[in-house]
Amino acid sequence: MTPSELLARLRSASRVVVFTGAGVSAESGIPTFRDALTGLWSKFDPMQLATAEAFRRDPALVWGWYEWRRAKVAGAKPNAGHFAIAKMASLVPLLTLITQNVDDLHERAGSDPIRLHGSLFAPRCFDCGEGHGVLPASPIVADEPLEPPACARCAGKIRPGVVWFGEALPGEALDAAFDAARSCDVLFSVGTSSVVYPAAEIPVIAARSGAAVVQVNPDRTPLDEMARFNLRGSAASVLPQLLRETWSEENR
Ligand code: BV8
Ligand code: ZN
Repeated sequence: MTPSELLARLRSASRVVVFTGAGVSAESGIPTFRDALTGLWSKFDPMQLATAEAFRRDPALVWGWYEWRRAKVAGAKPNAGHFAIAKMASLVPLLTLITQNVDDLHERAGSDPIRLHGSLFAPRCFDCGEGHGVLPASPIVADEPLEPPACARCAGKIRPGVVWFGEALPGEALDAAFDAARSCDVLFSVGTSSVVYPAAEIPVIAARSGAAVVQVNPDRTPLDEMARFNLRGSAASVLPQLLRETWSEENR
């Protein structure tokens, strides 16, 4: 049941931010970041694989991991949580979606997110930075090492178009995300463990600027203390129910 105070705040909100992490894609069958390591990857710590240093050391292992993840996303569909976020954008005056995810499920549900950590679908050359569009999806990728393709321009190695640990986030995206957090009435933090910085600052900035922070997560996270509302549950069940209770005809 959505708390009545939250219903009132949402109905009167003019600026809403939705900030998502891997948990919003969990019910589409995409392993979250912490458990993105099944099969071959269970031997590795994602913090070790998602780095430029790992790619330099073993490009086939890292490229294989990302191609396995890309194949999983290509075979998945947006879930009711993605669709509820896209729908909410038509129910409030201004909704800004900020995602840490590198899958394309928000876009496929009709949203246009600010992307903080890049995308599995924007590979580029590790050496000269040349973008390489969306490479044809590799054949069904087993979870095993795969040699990265060579850059057409400089013969360097193609890398995933994601932000690795130790790499800077895209400045424009981060500034836009911080601006939205500073000026919103309500911020939803959906499906993130709230431990990766600087992204994890976003809900904190919103709370400090007077917004009501709503956390949607089956588990506790470091954001629990700061969140005004902790909706314990999965994105695909909590968000559609919240929309029904807040904006359905009889509830307007
Ligand atoms: C930078 C792309 C500087 C790649 C990712 C010590 C202290 C503070 C910071 C640091 C530190 N040491 C190092 C740092 C910096 C570091 C960092 O924050 N480390 C942390 C881990 C301590 N940050 C960086 O390195 C960043 N860069 O600082 O650069 C700099 C500046 C200038 C010039 C040069 C350098 C870069 C960070 C970005 C890394 N890239 N992703 C890839 O995807 O492979 S981060 C990756 O983890 C994800 O993208 C995501 O952003 C992040 C966290 O994952 P979550 O999305 O939260 O997913 P997770 O699995 O953790 O949690 C899922 C949640 O969902 C859980 O809470 C679960 O309960 C919930 N859930 C599950 N099911 C559901 C659900 N919720 C709802 N519904 C469900 N059904
Ligand atoms: Zn190149």
